[in-house]
Amino acid sequence: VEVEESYIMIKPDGVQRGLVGEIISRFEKKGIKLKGLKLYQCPTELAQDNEHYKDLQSKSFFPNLIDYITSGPVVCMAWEGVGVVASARKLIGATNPLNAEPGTIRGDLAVQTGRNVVHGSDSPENGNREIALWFKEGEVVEWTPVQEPWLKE
Ligand code: DAT
Ligand code: MG
Repeated sequence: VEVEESYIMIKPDGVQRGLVGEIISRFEKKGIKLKGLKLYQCPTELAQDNEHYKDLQSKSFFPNLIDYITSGPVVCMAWEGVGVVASARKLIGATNPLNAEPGTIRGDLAVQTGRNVVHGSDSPENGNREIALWFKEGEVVEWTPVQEPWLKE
């Protein structure tokens, strides 16, 4: 398994419900590296044309998804680590929070697919693609956490 990047986003319900600290904390404690972080109000046009949900444009729930994602600020994050894409999706849990295991973010903190509090990239390719989409030049920071030797042998 390789070092990968995942785009993780706390959706407007997570921000409005005061879950930002709780959600960031779960990734932080796992030992993966935070490389980008910002609060952002996504404009409707951007969400519609945005490549982010490109594969969902034909779905009946797409207009609702755009309304939801632009209904308030989101927290955009870039995380890096070995196998981070799959491990972040495990921490996040199933798309439908009713199917998400206890201990996962959606399993513990959400009840509906249309209000599932957090996004996580589904492949390393999409991780890179989404980070490039949501972050501008210079917003993603390369750095070395001091704890690294205590996480990797
Ligand atoms: P995930 O967010 O787990 O990667 P996805 O990429 O299939 O799931 O869908 C993106 C988002 O779109 C999902 O978090 C919530 C919304 N969505 C997906 N399927 C839906 C459905 N059947 N009804 C309503 N919203 C849906
Ligand atoms: Mg997805």
